[in-house]
This record gives sequence, C-alpha cells and structure tokens, in this order.
Amino acid sequence: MSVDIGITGLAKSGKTTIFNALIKGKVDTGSVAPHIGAVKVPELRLKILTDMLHPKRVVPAEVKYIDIGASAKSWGENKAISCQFLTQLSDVDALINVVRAFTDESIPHIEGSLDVKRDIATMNLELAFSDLAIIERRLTRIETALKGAKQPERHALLHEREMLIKVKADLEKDVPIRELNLTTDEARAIANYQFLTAKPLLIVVNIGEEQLPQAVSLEAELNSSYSRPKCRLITLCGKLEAELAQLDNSAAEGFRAEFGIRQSGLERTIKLSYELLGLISFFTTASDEVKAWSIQKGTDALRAAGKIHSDMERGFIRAEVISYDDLVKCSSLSEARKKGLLRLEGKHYTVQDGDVITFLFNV
Ligand SMILES: Nc1nc2c(ncn2[C@@H]2O[C@H](COP(=O)(O)OP(=O)(O)OP(=O)(O)O)[C@@H](O)[C@H]2O)c(=O)[nH]1
Ligand SMILES: [Mg+2]
Repeated sequence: MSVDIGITGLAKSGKTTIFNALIKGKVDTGSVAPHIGAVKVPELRLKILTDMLHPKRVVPAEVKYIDIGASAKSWGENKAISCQFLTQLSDVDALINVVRAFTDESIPHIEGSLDVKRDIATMNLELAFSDLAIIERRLTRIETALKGAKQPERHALLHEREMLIKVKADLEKDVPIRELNLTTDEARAIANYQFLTAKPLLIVVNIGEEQLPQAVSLEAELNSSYSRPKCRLITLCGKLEAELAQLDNSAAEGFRAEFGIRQSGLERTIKLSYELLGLISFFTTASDEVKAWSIQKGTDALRAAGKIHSDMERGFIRAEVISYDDLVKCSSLSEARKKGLLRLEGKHYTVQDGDVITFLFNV
C-alpha cells in the first residue's frame, strides 16, 4: 500500500505551488495537471535508529502526492466534476483542499473576490454533489435489479438501498460521510464506492507572505469551525514554502526563523495527513537495512508482514518485537535480547507505533 494524497482546490488557489513545496519540485505552475510526485516521510526515529545501528541502507516510508488540478471550468461554473478528474480523485486515500487566502491583483480570483469560508463551502459542496450523483445512479440500478431479484440477492439489495438512502439524507443535510457513525459492516460497504466526502480532508489555507504574522491566529480561528472528525485545517504560505523547499535544510531553517515559522509546512502537512489517515510507523532492521513502513493503526502482525512481502505473510511464523524506546535504551538488538526485551508475538498481535520488528517466516 502506498499512501496517495490528492491535491484539489479552486482554480489558481495555489495547488501546484503547494505540490512543489511538498515534493521539493520545480513543476511549472502553468503546466497542465495532473502532476505526481513522491516524498520521503520525515521520521526522526528513523534517523536515530540509523545513527545507532549504522546500516548499509536506510529506506524511509513514502507518500505520493497528486496535484489533480481543478478543471477551472467545471469547478468555477459549479457543475458536476468532469469524469477523468473524478476517477483520479476517487482513487486517493486522502484529500488536500487548497484554499486561496493570498492577495495578488495580477492573479484574478475565480469567484471575483477573496473569501476563504465561501471557497471551503464551495469545495465541500462539489464533493458532496459528486457522492450524491453516485448514490442516485446506484439507487436507480438497485430499483431495476429488485424487479427480478430472488432471495438472498433481494435481501442484500434492500439492505444496500436502505444504507444509501440514509447516507443520502445526511449528505443533503451537509454532513459528509467521513463524519457518520457507521458500523463496521456499513463502513466496509461504503468503502467500495470510494466516496469523496468519506476521505479524510486536510484544508490548506494558502496565505501570502504579508499574512505570516497572523498565520497562527488565523489558523486557530478557522480551526474552531473546521476541526471536525477526519478533517483538519492549516495555514501555509505556499509560495514561500515552495522557495524554501529548493534550499538545503539549514538555510531553510534560517529563513523560517526569520519569518517566525516554527515548523516546516511540508513536515506539518505530512504529519497531519498521517494523523488524519490513522497511519503509524513501524521499523525493520533485517539485512543491514533500516526501513520505515506506514500502516493503518490497528493492523495485525500478519498483515504488517504482508506489506513487506506476500511470502512473509504466507509463511508467517512469528514476529520478534521491541518498542523503539526500549531499543534506544539498549542501543543494539543483541543487547536487548540479552536483557530479555525482545518479545515474541503471533500473527494476531496489533502492531504499535514505533515497533521495531523482525519477522520470522518460512516459504
Ligand atoms: N502572491 C502570491 N502568489 C501565489 C501564492 N501561491 C501561489 N501564488 C501564485 O498564484 C498563481 C497560481 O498558483 P498555482 O500554484 O499555479 O495555482 P493552481 O491552483 O495550481 O492553479 P491551476 O492549476 O491553474 O488551477 C501562480 O502564479 C503562483 O505563483 C502566494 O502565496 N502568494
Ligand atoms: Mg496547477
């Protein structure tokens, strides 16, 4: 599983600029989307493990960002989202909605004026609209299928119809699917439709350099309205971050300090998208390689092994596990083993954030 995050937003909101900032890229903002780029997930623990274990190779986890690009026309005119655009959107694990807050006379705003809250509402409405269209189509098909259906198919169709009608009613009340309290079964059924409002959402408010002194208070104010289940909001100066992304780390840090920016926008964005997706990291150290892996919170050892290699899942025997903190205290796996801090866990063990794992398997 790679983690894919789609960048959307109204035309000229700064999507490609923020994409460049995230992937430290130099994509021409005038070029036609989609743009795809991967970044290594910043992970302090990986660095500390590397300094301690001196492996031959270090492999960080990766996140893929896709600057999907709004079709200016469809978003601007408030029509249904175009088909190709939708397919790209429906495949991602989470969405970033870039909202323009910077002022620049030379770049006309698609809606004629700056209004962050209006633009957030517009985007939310578009996503809900697309989900409603999917539901309508499916409901029509269910009606047709019901005409000739016998049990148990009939029962399944009625059940699906009931669930879709419930979701539809909520969407019409402006409640996105990500906020619904669904049972495990319902959540599983819903996942098949790849609904857009079901995806975790990070709203990135793209501010201008002159707004940097107000960034923190603006973020706090907006967050009081937009911090909802599986939805977070941050302010970021896309243009500045894109420029800083081209510098080496220490130079970038220097500039950040000057502008009073506490943490790199890139690192905050990645960290928040991880939190929104419920992702945690575990580490492996076999074959003189220290690697970081991203998995969904709650994943068991068997499926974690499968993420590394299907053979490991198939031939799973057990996992040798130590927490990151314990390993750092012992400074080597052999020392940890002597102290009896390595645990043997079975396939149902729930992997914890920071676990350092050696999988034992047999093929
Ligand atoms: N002044 C200022 N300009 C910005 C900022 N962020 C982006 N821009 C400019 O706004 C224009 C649009 O930015 P893009 O990143 O291309 O926006 P986009 O959302 O990708 O645009 P489309 O893909 O055409 O919809 C570019 O000329 C950017 O340089 C900012 O924070 N301040
Ligand atoms: Mg663009």
